[in-house]
Amino acid sequence: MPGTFTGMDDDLLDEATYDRVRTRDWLAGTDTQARGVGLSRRHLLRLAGALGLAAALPAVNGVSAAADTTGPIVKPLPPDLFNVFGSNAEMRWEAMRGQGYLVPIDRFFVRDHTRTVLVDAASWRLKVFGTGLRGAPTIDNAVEFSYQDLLDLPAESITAFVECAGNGRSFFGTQENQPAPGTPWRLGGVGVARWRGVRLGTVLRHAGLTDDAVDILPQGLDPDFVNAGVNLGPVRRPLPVRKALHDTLLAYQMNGQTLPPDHGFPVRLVVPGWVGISSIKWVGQIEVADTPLVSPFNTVLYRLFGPTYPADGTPITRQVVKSAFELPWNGTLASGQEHLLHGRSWSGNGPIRQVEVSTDGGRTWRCARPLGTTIERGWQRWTISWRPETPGAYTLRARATDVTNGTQPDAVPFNTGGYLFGAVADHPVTAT
Ligand SMILES: Nc1nc2c(c(=O)[nH]1)N[C@H]1C(S)=C(S)[C@@H](COP(=O)(O)O)O[C@H]1N2
Ligand SMILES: [Mo]
Repeated sequence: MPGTFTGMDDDLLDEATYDRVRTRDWLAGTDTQARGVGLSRRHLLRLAGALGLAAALPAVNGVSAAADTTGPIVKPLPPDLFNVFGSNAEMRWEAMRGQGYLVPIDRFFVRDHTRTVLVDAASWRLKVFGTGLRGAPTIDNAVEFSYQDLLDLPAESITAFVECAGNGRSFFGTQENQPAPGTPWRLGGVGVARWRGVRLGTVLRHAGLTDDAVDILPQGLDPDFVNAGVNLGPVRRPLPVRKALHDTLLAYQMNGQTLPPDHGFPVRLVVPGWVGISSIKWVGQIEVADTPLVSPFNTVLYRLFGPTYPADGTPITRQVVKSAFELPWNGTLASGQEHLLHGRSWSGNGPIRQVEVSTDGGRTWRCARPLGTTIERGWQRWTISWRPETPGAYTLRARATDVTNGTQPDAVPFNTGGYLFGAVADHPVTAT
């Protein structure tokens, strides 16, 4: 029975016994417990190899070891669509020129802490457990949902952006002279898609959600994240039950297609308006607790630390207001001609009310013309015409204001993680 934690009577202080027992546990499917005692799948794979067990390795909750033989990201990353930083691929904004409201999958940004994992939907199970449920306090007696179970529940579609909390991070260095470590995104760590799936609330209720439930902790099936030599464990980040019930989706489709591996197949969370790390991919389990939950992904990472923040940091939830031009960085345009510039603005607070554009580095501003409708959890497309009279270097700026009057300042206070750069970004172009 997978629920039992074997080896309690073995002498676990002896390393060889410990390794053997834990490998047996893992092969028996008690990997979660194995993780709990600090053994990563990678470690176990190595161990199993040493013990000559490799041929017998089953997939753990559907994750196949074969994923280890590919690059970190599965889909093609052509240089005209992406800037690649290791396991992260940033969309080039010029790739949105001429596109519709949604970002097609072939150019949607990817942010993997380690790598994309390949999950076999047939053997995968979503395990829901915790003190906030009726009768499933631990993972051993979790309520399990198969892929088909989820497909059979009432489906819903939402259009929403997913944006990395670090989107815009490079501007802390280039505009504020205070570079922050981490992936140096410009503005392409964001994308809007049409997500289809089952409301997380529906799944939680089927699992026996009680009125006492406070927080949930969804966890990915990708490898443990090791940061500065410290193993932070699986990618997981708590979310209040309130947000989970409000508008969070457990998505299995993206833009009408089966969710691709890089974006979380078989299912991912989509937590509208919140920082991208909330939208956990390759979800394998969800803890539901009657007490607040934490993980290093909200206590150490994805938290604001810096001179203007309290010593224990400020947790981050919603994304800030941002704007981007659908133009190449350092691109060229012909002088003496009228150009119709296109761009998009978005905010974690709700719809965008107004977008202003400056083509003279911020001296004068004009209102952009909205294109199409505003979608609550998506972005606002806009256009503005511009005629650069003389050849030379220009700085384009776009500044949006949302329905809460949230807007884009000229600068934002530094934080050590380089998160939530919501100031106006200087977009350099050259008129020839
Ligand atoms: N399991 C898991 N979920 C994850 C991540 C991850 O590395 N592992 N990255 C998060 C981060 S930081 C972001 S910004 C989004 C990116 O989603 P995308 O790759 O589909 O664009 O996924 C989030 N969900
Ligand atoms: Mo992110």
